Amino acid sequence: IFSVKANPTEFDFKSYMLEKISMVNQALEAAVPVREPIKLHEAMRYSLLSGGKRICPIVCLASCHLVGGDDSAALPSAVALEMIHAMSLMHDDLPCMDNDALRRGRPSNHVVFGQYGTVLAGYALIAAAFEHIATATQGVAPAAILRVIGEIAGLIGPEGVVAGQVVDLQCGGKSVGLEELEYIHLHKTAASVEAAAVAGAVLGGACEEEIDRLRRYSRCAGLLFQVVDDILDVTKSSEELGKTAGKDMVAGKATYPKVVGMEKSREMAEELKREAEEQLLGFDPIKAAPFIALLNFIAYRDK
Ligand code: GRG
Repeated sequence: IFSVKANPTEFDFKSYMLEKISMVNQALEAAVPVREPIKLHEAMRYSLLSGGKRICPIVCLASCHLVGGDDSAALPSAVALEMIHAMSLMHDDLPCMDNDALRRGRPSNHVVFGQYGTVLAGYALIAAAFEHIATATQGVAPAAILRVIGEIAGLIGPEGVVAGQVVDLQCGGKSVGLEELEYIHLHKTAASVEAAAVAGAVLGGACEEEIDRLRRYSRCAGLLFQVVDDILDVTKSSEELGKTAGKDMVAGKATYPKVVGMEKSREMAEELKREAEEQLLGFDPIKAAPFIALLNFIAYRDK
């Protein structure tokens, strides 16, 4: 959505992502093996192992590395964050919420396993996520593990992702202002990225200032993701004029272009990217490269 496309960096983001995605996928596979009750574990694995960009796990691993920690310290939390992400998508697709029959190009979880199967597999994934952090994290002080559990629970719970989802559903179809829209996305989307960045930083032994910087970076990156998503929804729909309009346009969902217009939405995206980049000043630029590349990936993606 920005006019200048390339960022002159030597960093090979694609190889970096593929390497980390493979590491996370292997750990996810091992963390949720098929066991009794078989249908429950199959439902958990169906959504957990069905692709996805793995953005939260990668932010968690990169944050840990940025402040001097090893991947091994952050991997169990990275896995846990993806379990939580998977359950939130599974529940979001349910008929009582967004009512989506497709996810990542496949039938949604409830279409395959039924509604109670999805609800229970979602609960199982949240519990498994926290169990995994508590039992699989090694080489990290217990106080840091406790802080990570508290931070993640706080950011996904009634003042985090769940709050964002509730307000989003309450606003469904109504016209909302910029403040409400920002509340929804800061909670529903950015809070998970924030949890990932903070968890990784804490596990890597960061100081409070480093944690704060990564917190601010991830909030901006999460909002940027959403602003770009909304802009792409408009550009895709106009490209597809004559075909079917984008789902969100049909559903009358509040988006940045609808609330502030296209021009201002682009300005906001640029400002969020700039603010996120600013938080990285002072860190080792080589270790910070994945964070810059991630912003470019979010800003310049076309879907
Ligand atoms: C978290 C306890 C708890 C409950 C869940 C249903 C619900 C409450 C929240 C919905 C949250 C939701 C659907 C947020 C949207 C987040 C988002 C931007 C999803 C798309 O993420 P991508 O593009 O997806 O990273 P992939 O497929 O790449 O993993």
